[in-house]
Amino acid sequence: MPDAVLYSFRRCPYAMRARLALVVSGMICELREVRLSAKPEAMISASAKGTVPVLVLPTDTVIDQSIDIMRFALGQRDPERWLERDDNDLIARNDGAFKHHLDRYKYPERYDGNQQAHRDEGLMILRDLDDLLASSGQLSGNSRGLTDAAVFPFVRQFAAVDRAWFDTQDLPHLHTWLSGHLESRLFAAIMERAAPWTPGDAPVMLQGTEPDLL
Ligand SMILES: N[C@@H](CCC(=O)N[C@@H](CS)C(=O)NCC(=O)O)C(=O)O
Repeated sequence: MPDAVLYSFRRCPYAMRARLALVVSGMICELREVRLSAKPEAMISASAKGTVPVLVLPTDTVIDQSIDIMRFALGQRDPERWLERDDNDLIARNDGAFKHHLDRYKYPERYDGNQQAHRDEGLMILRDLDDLLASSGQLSGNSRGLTDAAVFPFVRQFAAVDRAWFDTQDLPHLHTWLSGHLESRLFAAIMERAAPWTPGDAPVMLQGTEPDLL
């Protein structure tokens, strides 16, 4: 019996941060990959708001906010002491202003179309992160922590909109930080592909529960 079931979508940055914390915590999780266009009934009956990630515990307790999943998982076991590096203000700015500009930079056709203004606003936030990273290498200290895992999946998305442009930006510490996370074994583990889940499928486990993974 797994410690929990996680409804997830591979490319969703909120689901990525949840998977990162779950794998680091060593929780044994059944991974149910979701198609956002065809969400499973079991997920909707656990959490009617219909966003991923959703974590369901054997007691039927449901945690359906990515940050809460991270804090819960690390509250069970926190071998890298990520909870000591949890900066609520940085995460709130990421999930608020940065996500706002990221969406409008990435999908100008869905919003006001002023793509460059949103790219510039996002870049200002990245400059601030770059300054923070200059002194310590990670966002809340010298080693990776909850803040880094909560934020880098969104910076990854921003970088991918126009990689050539992003690579020419003067953000030396941020570039090093982002590549370090993207090249980590932990990230490779949480980005393993899984077919969309349907009821009755044999359980697929979230990778990374092998002791030598990290
Ligand atoms: N506040 C939520 C946001 C999660 C979220 O918005 N996830 C997106 C995917 S990245 C989603 O499920 N959207 C629903 C949809 O596209 O139908 C959290 O932190 O978990």
